[in-house]
Amino acid sequence: MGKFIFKIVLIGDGAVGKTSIRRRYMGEGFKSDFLATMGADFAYYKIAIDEHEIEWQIWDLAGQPAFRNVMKAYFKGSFGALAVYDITQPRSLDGIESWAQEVRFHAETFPEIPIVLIGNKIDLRDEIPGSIKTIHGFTKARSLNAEFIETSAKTGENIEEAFALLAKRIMAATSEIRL
Ligand SMILES: Nc1nc2c(ncn2[C@@H]2O[C@H](COP(=O)(O)OP(=O)(O)OP(=O)(O)O)[C@@H](O)[C@H]2O)c(=O)[nH]1
Ligand SMILES: [Mg+2]
Repeated sequence: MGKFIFKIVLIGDGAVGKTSIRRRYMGEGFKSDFLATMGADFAYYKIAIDEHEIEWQIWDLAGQPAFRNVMKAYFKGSFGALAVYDITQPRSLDGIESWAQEVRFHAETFPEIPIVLIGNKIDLRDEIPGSIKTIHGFTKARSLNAEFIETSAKTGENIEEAFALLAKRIMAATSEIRL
């Protein structure tokens, strides 16, 4: 049992569902209209995971390319990242690689910060032909040495599980912290 404060970042291309995932996790429901994040939104959320008390400090970053250059300022000091793509937008999975590289380069905490790769919007899989298959997400996650999970911010499926996965990976990595 322990108390932990984890600064994390939500990364990934625009409109993949980062803000929706964060809102759903924090019990704020789901909105179908799209309001792009401008720069970054900060959120603070306390929750029990297993026997631990976790204080999340969540930087919910803008995915739009116009903000890309300022994003690295938010990466510094992060303990982990949720890297999100939209299963209905194959290009958003291609974009993950550079997000992951940048956040790991600028974090300056662990030698390789924990990342959970999230394939979001699985509620749309049956409706949208050409959606990214689960196996492709797994393959990408393996190449990034990341965990992998598929979610829906709309239905809430696997949202808590995604954060719990990240918490576990960060706790497992704390023995490697650079002092
Ligand atoms: N059907 C469905 N729609 C979703 C889901 N998650 C997000 N959306 C919708 O996708 C759009 C974009 O969601 P946001 O959460 O704002 O995306 P974002 O990644 O924060 O975008 P930026 O802030 O621009 O980087 C919104 O219209 C959401 O309602 C999901 O799981 N299922
Ligand atoms: Mg957003």
